[in-house]
Amino acid sequence: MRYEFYYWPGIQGRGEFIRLALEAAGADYVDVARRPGNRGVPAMMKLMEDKRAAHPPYAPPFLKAGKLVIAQTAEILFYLGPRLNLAPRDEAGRLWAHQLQLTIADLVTQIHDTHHPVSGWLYFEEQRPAARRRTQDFWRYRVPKMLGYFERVLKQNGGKYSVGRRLSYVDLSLFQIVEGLRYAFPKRMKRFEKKVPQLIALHGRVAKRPRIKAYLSSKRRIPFSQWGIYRYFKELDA
Ligand SMILES: N[C@@H](CCC(=O)N[C@@H](CS)C(=O)NCC(=O)O)C(=O)O
Repeated sequence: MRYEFYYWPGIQGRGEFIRLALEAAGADYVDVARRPGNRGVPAMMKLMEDKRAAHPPYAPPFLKAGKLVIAQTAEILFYLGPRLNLAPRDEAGRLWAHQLQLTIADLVTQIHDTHHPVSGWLYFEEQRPAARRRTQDFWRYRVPKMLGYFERVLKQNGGKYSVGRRLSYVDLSLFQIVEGLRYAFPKRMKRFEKKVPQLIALHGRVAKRPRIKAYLSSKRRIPFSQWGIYRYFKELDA
């Protein structure tokens, strides 16, 4: 199966959770909006705006698998997980992985809201005081609670993987959470990391996996920037 993956071409964003799964599994896929030429984004918009589509996606990322079109990051991973050998096969294990992924989705929204707490349409400079307040709250309450939760999940599962006895898409997503927080909040993250040693060790192991290592140093991995979910603002990292 050749998967067609659709996401904004210039950022890692939520699409990166899907790219990491496809890459870790060595799946055959095309990143449609990043194809050479400028036809990728119009092709993506056409699919979203198609009035005859039975199941139109609301927003990227989405995946085309044969005739299926699937949107929502966690839902795409729920579909891909067993097919790419990145999720348990039994129902309880699949639901557990999905539950964790939905919690990661909640965390991702909160990370984004640190720099855009009022509106995604306004510039950061137009919501600076609110961003500072939101970031304080995020690091004081949300990071300890949420990363602490994933630390506990890892520990209870023996430390190596978050779900089952093999790498799963949840581990890949947790890798991306640590990567992104290190980019956006280098100082804060450095101070916090000692509180979540299992999570940091998982990040290190994922980074060393041959396919992930190759992907991270390839052009397919889009660099972090000031446009994605994770953005660096010195004043928020104080
Ligand atoms: N809950 C969805 C959120 C999708 C989403 O917010 N996509 C962003 C890019 S990361 C987008 O293009 N949103 C357009 C919009 O919300 O109008 C998911 O996890 O996939």
